[in-house]
Amino acid sequence: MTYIRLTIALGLAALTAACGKKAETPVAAETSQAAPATEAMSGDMGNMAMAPSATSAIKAKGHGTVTAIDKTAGTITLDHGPIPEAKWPAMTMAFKAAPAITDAAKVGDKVDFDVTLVGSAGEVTAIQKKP
Ligand SMILES: [Cu+2]
Repeated sequence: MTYIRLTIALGLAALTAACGKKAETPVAAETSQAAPATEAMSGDMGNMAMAPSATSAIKAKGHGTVTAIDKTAGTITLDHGPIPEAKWPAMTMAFKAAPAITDAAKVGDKVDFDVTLVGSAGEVTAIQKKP
């Protein structure tokens, strides 16, 4: 039973703020009332650029079975169970994976894995074969 943990720098520095939690942009309550004072309006201007990001990274844990490995493409395909952190149902899909992961896993392995999800794509960052 091997456990491989990789530190992967693939642009994750930009996602540090989302580490372990969902980024939630506070939504300012808007009213249809006319602003009574210009200073209130200028005070709101600072929020105008805060559009919610369409894709924020989610770190999650998954469980599944390895169904394919493509070392050339750097992907591992997993038949995985639901991932509630991302509201994903069970499915079979390919994830990006570093060589240390694609080298360590074999088709047919039942595994627990750590995954970083961005939108509908994901990267397996650690994998552990179940006995
Ligand atoms: Cu999936």
